Amino acid sequence: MAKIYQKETNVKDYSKDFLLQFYRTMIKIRKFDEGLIQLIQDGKVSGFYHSGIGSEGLSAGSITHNLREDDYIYYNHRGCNQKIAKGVPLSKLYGDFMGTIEGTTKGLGAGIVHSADPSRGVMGQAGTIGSQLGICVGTAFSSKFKGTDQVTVVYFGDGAASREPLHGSLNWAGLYKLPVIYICENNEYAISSHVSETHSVKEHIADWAEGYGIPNYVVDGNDVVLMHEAMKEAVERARKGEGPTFIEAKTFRHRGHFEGDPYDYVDANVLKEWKEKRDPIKNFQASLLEAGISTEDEIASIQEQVDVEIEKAIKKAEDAPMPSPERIFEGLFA
Ligand SMILES: Cc1ncc(C[n+]2csc(CCOP(=O)(O)OP(=O)(O)O)c2C)c(N)n1
Repeated sequence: MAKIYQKETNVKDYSKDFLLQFYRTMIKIRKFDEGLIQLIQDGKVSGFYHSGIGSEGLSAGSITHNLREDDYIYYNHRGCNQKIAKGVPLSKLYGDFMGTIEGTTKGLGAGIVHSADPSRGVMGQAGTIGSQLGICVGTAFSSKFKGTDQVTVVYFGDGAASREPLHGSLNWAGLYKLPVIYICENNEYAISSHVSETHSVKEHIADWAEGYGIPNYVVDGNDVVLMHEAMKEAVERARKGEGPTFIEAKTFRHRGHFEGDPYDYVDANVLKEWKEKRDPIKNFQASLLEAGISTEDEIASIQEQVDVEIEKAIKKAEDAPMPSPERIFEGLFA
């Protein structure tokens, strides 16, 4: 049975700068998301958007301070959070949604699952959920083969975990002791299906990793410091050649599956509890203030700086032109 990752953490054990980097990343993620929702509501962005609001701690905790630029990540369809934490410029992400040449694909593919930024180790995604679980063993295998200490991190939801690619991936990674870290973002729902209706597990999704001989934990993904600690151990193991780790990070989405989903299948009290008592940003901010690490003014100033950054990023993406028609076959190999 998977272990619940427990460790006494105290914000006073870290430097102020270290902690504020978590805070800034989480604020950036949330404000990016809010900015995008506004663009959707203003009719400037079309197509599906799956908001990551509520799960910022999981991405900041796993990536900030743990991953290097040359480490690989495979994000999921709620994964702007992960791309931002990995350092993809906000204007490029907005550009991908607006379809302008400012985007990572330079206007050739828009939206959440079609951006990639290999120069920052962001290897992309695919339209079918869970398909990144197959691809990730490729980059992990290449690091092992070349003898580098790069790690590959793959993010996927509880719904994606119920698909078969997970098992093929765990088998291969376990067998070859590949430097992959599996992060199952368990927000309890796959569209409107609750995890209890779709998974044949003893208790936790992470229990499956046990059968493949892969160390595994269940962690509170909304506790950014705890997530950081769990991930730190996994990254150290992977860099030393000790193989994969499976982390099931518990979280909850504040919004529906996609923008426009009425989100009426979740008990209103449960949602209220996650928003009010288990919000990763609210709780971290409270602990910074309570421990005297930061002041209200400092917090407000970070938020204002990020607001300016978001405004500039949207303008840059919006001002860029659409791609020219002759580029339509660029990058098409089939
Ligand atoms: C193979 C496949 N089946 C169905 C879909 C449609 N689909 C997109 S997201 C999603 C739910 C995914 O749930 P989960 O993995 O838990 O992630 P969450 O949306 O909760 O973050 C589904 C069924 C798809 N993209 N690919």
